[in-house]
This record gives sequence, structure tokens and C-alpha cells, in this order.
Amino acid sequence: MVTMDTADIPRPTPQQARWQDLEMLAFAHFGPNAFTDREWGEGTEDPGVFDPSELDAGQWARACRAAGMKMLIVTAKHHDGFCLWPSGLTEHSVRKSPWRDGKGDLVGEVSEACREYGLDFGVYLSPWDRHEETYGTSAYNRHFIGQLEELLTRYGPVAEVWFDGACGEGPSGKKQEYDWGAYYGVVRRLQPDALIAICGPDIRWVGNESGIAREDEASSQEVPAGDEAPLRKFQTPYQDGGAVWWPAECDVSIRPGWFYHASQDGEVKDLDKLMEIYLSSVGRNSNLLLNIPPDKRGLFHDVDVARLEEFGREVERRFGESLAETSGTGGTVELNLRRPEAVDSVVVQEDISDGERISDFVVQGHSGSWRDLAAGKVIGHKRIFEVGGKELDAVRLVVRESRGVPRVGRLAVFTSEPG
Ligand code: FUL
Repeated sequence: MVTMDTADIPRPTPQQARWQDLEMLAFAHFGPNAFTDREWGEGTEDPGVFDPSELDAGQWARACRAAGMKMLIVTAKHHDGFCLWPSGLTEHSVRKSPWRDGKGDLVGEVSEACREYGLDFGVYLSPWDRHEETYGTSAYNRHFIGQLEELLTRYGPVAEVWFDGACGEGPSGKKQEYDWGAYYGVVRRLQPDALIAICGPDIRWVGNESGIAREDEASSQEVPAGDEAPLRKFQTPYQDGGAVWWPAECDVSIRPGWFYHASQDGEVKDLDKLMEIYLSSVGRNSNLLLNIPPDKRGLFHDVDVARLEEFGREVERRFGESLAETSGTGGTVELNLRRPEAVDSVVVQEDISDGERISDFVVQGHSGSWRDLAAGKVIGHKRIFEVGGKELDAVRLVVRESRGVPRVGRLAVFTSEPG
């Protein structure tokens, strides 16, 4: 049933649509915490502790590529306030560390490695700063904007700016009122193509740190209007209420912690867990942001590197090449296989340039007769349904409800069996 016209349904910006195509992104949490064995630094750490002996951002980028990641986001500054670039606005940075005799610029090295290995580059900048003395006053907003300006002008294109929501007390015991509108303005002015994530209008936090989206995780979201609305601080003025395009990102660490702890070398997520996460994030219309914490050498640990390679190979083996695929417009899109095949997964994608139109659907498989394989309310960029190796000679998507005419960009079937 087609229920309404599509003139006012939300649509992605070109930058958001491109981002959704990336699907898998990497996060690297690095800083003094890797050396002090902590998750949240106090802000009082001696910069002298930061001394990665073999730092090689190229090794990070290669491992990300092997896993099929398309972007790498580095924690330029975490809550401890320590800057991984030589900021002119604080002494608390790599400049005061023994690493590269205080002449290093880790953010610069990561951005260059990304360029070299064809990854997009992103920055995480924590508004919560437990070191900076101005924190808790309006001067801090100026300080933070200055830091943003440094990061957004020194390193070429920045694809994603990740604003963490954590807001605690600074050294004065005061909390900060963040001037989100001003922060967003700086990003838009200096990097108009960058997406502002989490505390931002372009990319939505999925709501947990386990890498798991809801089954029907829509990019099209209703946001409340007015100053009192709980989401107000995440909105730009042009998104003051109503339906907006706000796709979800699932952040999760490959280890229990966000930062490296030698004690967790035996707790790197195994391939089954990573595949479960992949299917519950990318397979549920969301992007996966997988954190790999560099160790004290400044390298991804060997176990993590091996796991990333395994993960990339498995995603490629299962989803690299479809048995058959089609696209189509209208209420039923059917895919005929030439002979019965053991189908493990069905992938469905909408052409999201025209918004999320499908709001109720069923996926059916044919083997003698049509049977339901899966059903749902949201497709969006991508849904992956595991159907357990059923012998099928046709698959179809039946749309039960949509806003306007459904546009199916891709209906594809996959097998894990060797061809
Ligand atoms: C949280 C932080 O408190 C964690 O340390 C980590 O950075 C995670 C991605 O976001 O809010």
C-alpha cells in the first residue's frame, strides 16, 4: 500500500549518502591511557609517559584496509585533555612528551597514513577536558573552537568529526556548558563536507557501545522541537523538530576497553563475535565503527591485526560476490536463480537518495512454493538477512507499505558454499 506522497520525507545529504556506503569504519583510541593502563585519564598525567617506541600509523592503516574499513578516526584529544597534535593552545600535548623528541605530530601521521592507504580520515575531539583550566567557563568554548580550527585546517580533508557526549567536571570542579551551535559552525565553515557525529546533526549514536543496532534502525528520525527537547543540543537550527535524516553509527571496541591494556590481550573479540556485530550493525542499516587500540609501542597488537585480517576475509567470502542480484521499482521485486542454490543470506538495499520509502515488507524464498524468510519495517541503506542455507530457486521482496513508490537499489543472494 502506498500511503502518501514523498515530497517531504527526509533524504540524506550527498555527504551522508556517501558515508552510508562506507559501512565499516575504524576508531583508534590512543594517548597517555595506553601507558598508564587507564580508560579515563585524570588530566594530571605527566606528558612524559607518552612514549610509543615504534609508532607506525601506516601499520594501523594497513590493518584497517585489510579488514575492509574505509575510514580511520583518531582520538586527537580524549577526556584527559592530552593532545596528540602540537596544539598551540595548551602545553598538554605531544610537544611535552619524549616521543620524537617533542617534535612529533600523531594526528598528522595518521592523516598521512590514511591518504597513503586510501582511507578517509576522521577526528575524535572530546569536549570534556579534565586538564584545561578554563574548562567550566565561557573561555573554554573559545579554547575548544581554537583546537577545532587547528585540527580542521592543518591536515587536509576531514571526513568525520566525532563529538563525545561525556560531560564531567574539569580541574575547577565545574561542568561546561558546551556551545554546540558555535562548534558546528566552525566545522561547516572549515570542512563543509565533514560529518558531525554523535553530539551532532549528521550521524546519530546508536545508543550502546556493543555494536548492535535495533532490528529496524531507521535513518529517518522524528526529532522534537523547542529548547526543552532532549535532543535539542544535538540539533542545528534547520533541524528544529520534525523528521530528519540522521543515520546511526554503532561504536564498539575489538577489546573490552577503548584503550590498550596488556591484560586484555586474551580478550580480543573472536571472528564469530565480529561477524555477529557486522550483521547487527551493517546488516541493520547502520555503520560499524570498530575501535582498535594501539599498544605502548604505538602499533596495533599482533592479535588484533590477525583478527582484522580474518574479519576482512570473512566479510569478503560471505558478501564479496553475490550468486545473483537485481534492482527494481514497485511493490514486488523478484530475483530468479537459474537453478536451486543453497542461499545463506539475502541482502536488500533501498535507493536512499529518495529517502526511506519502504515501511513494511517481507522477503520470500521460492522452493516449490513461496515462503516467508524475513519481515521488517525498515530497509534503508542495507539489511542483511541470514536464511540458513535454504535451497531456493527464486527470492522476492514484497512491500506491504511504503511512502511513495518503493525503489529497491539491490536485492542480492549469497552463499558461503564454494562455487
Ligand atoms: C565514551 C568515552 O567516555 C569513552 O572513553 C570512549 O571514548 C567512547 C567511544 O565514548 O563516551
